[in-house]
Amino acid sequence: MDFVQSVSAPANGFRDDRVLRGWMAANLPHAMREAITPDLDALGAHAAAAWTEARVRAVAEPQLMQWDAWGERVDRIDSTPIWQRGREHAARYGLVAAGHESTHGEFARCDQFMRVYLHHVASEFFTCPLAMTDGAATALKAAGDRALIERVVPLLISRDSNALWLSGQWMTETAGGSDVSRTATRAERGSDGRWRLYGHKWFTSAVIGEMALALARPVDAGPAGSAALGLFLVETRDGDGRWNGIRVDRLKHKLGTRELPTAEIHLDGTLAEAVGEPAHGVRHIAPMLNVTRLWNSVCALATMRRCIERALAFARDREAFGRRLTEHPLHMATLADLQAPFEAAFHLVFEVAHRLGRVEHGVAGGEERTLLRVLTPLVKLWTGKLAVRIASECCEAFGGAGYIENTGMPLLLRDAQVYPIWEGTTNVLALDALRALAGSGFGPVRRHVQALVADADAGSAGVILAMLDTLDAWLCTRSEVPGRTAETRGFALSLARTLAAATLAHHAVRIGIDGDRRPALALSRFIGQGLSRLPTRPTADADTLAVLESAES
Ligand code: MFK
Repeated sequence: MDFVQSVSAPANGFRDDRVLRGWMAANLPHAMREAITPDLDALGAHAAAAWTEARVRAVAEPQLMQWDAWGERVDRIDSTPIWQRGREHAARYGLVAAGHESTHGEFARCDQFMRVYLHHVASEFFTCPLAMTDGAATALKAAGDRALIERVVPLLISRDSNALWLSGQWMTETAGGSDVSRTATRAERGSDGRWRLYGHKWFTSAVIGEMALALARPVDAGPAGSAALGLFLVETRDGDGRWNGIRVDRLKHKLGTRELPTAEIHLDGTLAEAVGEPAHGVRHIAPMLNVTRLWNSVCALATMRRCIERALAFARDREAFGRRLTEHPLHMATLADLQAPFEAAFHLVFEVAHRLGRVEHGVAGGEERTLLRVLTPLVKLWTGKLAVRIASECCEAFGGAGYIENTGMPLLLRDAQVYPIWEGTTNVLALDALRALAGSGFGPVRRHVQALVADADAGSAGVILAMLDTLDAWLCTRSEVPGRTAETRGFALSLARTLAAATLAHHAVRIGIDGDRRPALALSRFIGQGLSRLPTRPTADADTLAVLESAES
């Protein structure tokens, strides 16, 4: 009989996760840990079982049936089996609700995002509509329309799967993904005083939901651009369950996230309600973007964790050249080089989640709000890129098996590529971080990092603070020195890495007291990889263009 390799199945994702458990021990009140552990344990068990089960069944994708047998346009979307259980899971474990409840006060978002982190991969991206549902609840609360808040928000954060509403976020059009100022969808107000939308939305990931928040341009709104856009709440169905002036043209054929029925739709007289005054739609939708960007970061973390966990399982079980892979130093160094940034990213993401909870529960000061505004795009852009790198490296760590579909590794890699794209690309987010820093200055970031590393080991603190000085200086000279624009992405990645190192350094000290050296070792390794992603030799913008010239230029 030929040799057949076996790879151990994943263990309970909660019990098995040293980083998550270490973070909980260092940061959460004891009573809260006790209260939420049964749910986290159940989610961890489910994640392990779901992974194993998914490896032995055929891949399912949603189907769109546009017409019924008699020629009536129905646009019915049939979800995959996992998606059919998505609402029930979301409601039972409070995947949206936990972030909005007051039980754990400032730690509400931490509670929620630990749940999301454990469940994301098993959910097969049902987390995407949940992210938008959470974002919609957050945006509606921020917009402050009491009637809308009382009618809609309780449905979006319900723990009853029959009552739970899912929301989409309908921004992207053929002319504008990053640049929403090109939104062409029209909003017209009829003689009955009601708004109706007309247009074409190009990426609607939760058309299966009960509602969506959509950007549209009121017809008499004055000049083009984004300031004149309005934000509108659309209920997808009317009282009889028929589409509310919505046609589903097709489902997207995507690189990954294939279980997610991302649709192209036409709006044709879709009844809608204005959220806030029908202008400044970007300002009104911004709280939704910030929340979904944090979901993106948490989901990226979940992918990284599953990739590393699988690569380690394979290393333990696989023998090559007479030894287990775990006994090959180069292989293990390669995996440790992934674990270190993952660990730093984990601490930064949950730091941001905690800050969001503090802001939402009214215990954060003004500087903390400012800091949150800067941290959110940074954590999203860095974790998005990191997830792709880790997924790619972990596929390789399996050798040829990593290229084979039902090991699950290609799926993780394909899906990871959505993180740098979904909710804003790396460059868009780098520019957003710079806009936020232009408003706040570097002071809040500097004071935050200084506080984090105050008790860190001198070597790590020295490197982190030196990097901080470099980034501060970069920011000061940015508008004066040619070529600095091209370095914006490197600046944002460097700042995210510096913040992550400082957060991990703070944790390493606290957990080191109990004798756990592993976070300190991860920190040392992460810093050893270099915090800076700024180019060592700056290039003027004109030279950048010259490099890209074609043969005929
Ligand atoms: C999971 C599976 C997914 C399936 C596949 C999906 C594939 C991808 C599909 C997609 O299309 S994802 C892409 C989604 N698109 C985006 O994420 C938009 C990216 N663009 C941005 O984020 C731009 O920065 C933004 C549209 C927000 C900027 O637009 P503008 O028109 O230049 O607005 P401006 O002037 O910067 O900001 C308008 C207001 O909003 C300002 O406030 P004021 O009116 O009070 O001055 C800003 O301060 C505020 N604002 C903007 N961004 C903010 C914000 N406030 C808080 N936080 C922010 N992040």
